[in-house]
Order: sequence, then C-alpha cells, then structure tokens
Amino acid sequence: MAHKAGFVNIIGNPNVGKSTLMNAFVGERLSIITSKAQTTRHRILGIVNGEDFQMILSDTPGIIKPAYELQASMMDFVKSAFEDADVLIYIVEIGEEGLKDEAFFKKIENSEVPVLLLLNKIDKSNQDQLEEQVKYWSEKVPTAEIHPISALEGFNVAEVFNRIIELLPESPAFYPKDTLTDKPERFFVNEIIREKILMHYKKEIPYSVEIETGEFFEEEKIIRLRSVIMVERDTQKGIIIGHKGAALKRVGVEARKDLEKFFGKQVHLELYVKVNKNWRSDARQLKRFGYTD
Ligand code: GDP
Ligand code: K
Ligand code: MG
Repeated sequence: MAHKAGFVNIIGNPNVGKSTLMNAFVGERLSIITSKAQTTRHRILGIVNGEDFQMILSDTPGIIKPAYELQASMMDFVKSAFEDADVLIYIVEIGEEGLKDEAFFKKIENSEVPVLLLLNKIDKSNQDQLEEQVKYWSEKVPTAEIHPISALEGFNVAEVFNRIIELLPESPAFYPKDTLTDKPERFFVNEIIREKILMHYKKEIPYSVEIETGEFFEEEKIIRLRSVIMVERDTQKGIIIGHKGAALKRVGVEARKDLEKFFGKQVHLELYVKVNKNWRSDARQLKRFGYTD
C-alpha cells in the first residue's frame, strides 16, 4: 500500500474532548509522541506514526480562547482551520449547539477538505438523545460525516482513526518517523541549527557535523537551550566558528529567530563546537544521536 501522510486539524469548543481524543489516539498507536511546538498557525498536538502512514494532528489556537474572546477571533479561526488541512475534525459534545458562527457552518458546507463531525461523550446520553442529536447535526451540517464517539471510553475511536487514515492523501512522511518518538523538541532544535549550517557552509562541512542539544529548560517566558555542534576535525571546528566567531554567531542568531517562531517563545541559545573524531563510525555515538536503537 502506498504511504499516506497529512495534516488533521481538530476544532471545537473548549472542553468538548479534543485532548481526550488525542490521548485515545495515542492509546491506539503507541508510536505517537506529542509535541508542544507552536508554529505560527498550528499547534501540533501529536504525530501518529505507522508503517504506512503519518498523521499530524493539530488544533487551532483561536479556538482554545475563553468564550468572550472567541467571537473576535472567530473569523481568523474560520479561515485558518481550513487551510493546510487534509482532514478537518470538528468535535461537539452531546447537548451543545456548536460554535456560534454561521460563517463557520457555511465554510464547512463549501469545504473541499473532508469534515468529520465527532459527536462526543455519548456515554452520557441514552439512545433517544443520541438519535435526536445525530438528526440535529446532520441537518445543521449536511456535508459532514457524523461519527458518534466516546473519547473517554474509547468507543468508536479506532474506527474514526482508521477513517482518517483512509482520507489522508498519498504522501511521504513530513517528519522523520522514528527520531520523533524520542525527544521531539530537541529534535526540532537540532534540525533548525542544521538547516542554518547547510545554508552557510560549503558542502563538506554540513555532512561532517552532528548537532546535539543537551540542556532544554523551558521557563514561563523563555526556553534556554545549549547545543553542541560536533565536528570530526580541528580544521572543521575553525571553519564553523569563523573569523572572530562571526560565522558561528550568524548561525546562532538565525537559528534563534526560527526557534522563537517555532516555539512561540523567547529563546536563549548557546552554541558550542566540539571535535569528536569518530562520531560517525562509533556505534555508541550513533546510538546517542538516535540513528540506531
Ligand atoms: P478539550 O478542552 O476539548 O481538550 O477537552 P478535554 O479533552 O480536556 O475534556 C474536557 C472534559 O471532558 C474532561 O473532564 C474529560 O474527561 C471530559 N470528556 C472528554 N471526553 C469525554 C467522553 O467521551 N465522555 C465523558 N463522559 N467525558 C469526556
Ligand atoms: K480542557
Ligand atoms: Mg484540550
């Protein structure tokens, strides 16, 4: 079977069960790991990896605001929730009326992105209520696929999970599949630094370096990072650092800017360069950098 991968946006009012559903998905597939990463548009909640799929789940920051702020941010949210998504999941709970925004429902109707409407917490309802709710939602959102679930009790969760995979487009994975299962934040930090090195040094250098992020302290307003750039030879160390440290400084400044965007927080990044003669051939080292297990 061809590999599938894509982005799944989860939207819904506060407390309808978005996080619980995520956890239920995690339970379905143990290879998942959540990432607190905050990109400008999406908050990645989790990435579920399978042999032939990668499902990237995120929610939309606008929707987790308190009710009084909700209205103001609604138009932005309506716009962004449908962008860059391959599948849209709209969660409602038994008994609620849904988002108070007609534009949103119009948008669902005209959406090219498939929309799954998950009617959650059905463990709290009886059969009559359930049927009445399914009727209500199928009239309100006729183009959405309705699935009654209990995220808490795991009812119908696996079925929805499989349905999402069916709807994902054929695509290679967007993120490395195994590296992510370890420490996602550090992994992204390393990748961002590596990208700057690729941009600013000639061929041989990027291929002889390995990045290792050691300290990762997340405080309320700032993330403090200490990362080491490992090289194989002393000459490479000199090149990386550059005249009066200018080259390394440029890598640090650019990486920090990207990291701040990525985490949505101020970042303090300390960069060091170390010579580690055989990092490439030494099995223990490879293990440490996550290439083997
Ligand atoms: P979120 O704000 O949308 O992320 O909602 P949460 O996942 O944090 O859930 C809010 C509350 O609803 C929590 O107390 C959950 O335990 C509860 N909850 C979530 N799903 C279900 C469900 O299927 N049944 C019941 N009875 N409670 C649920
Ligand atoms: K909550
Ligand atoms: Mg939540």
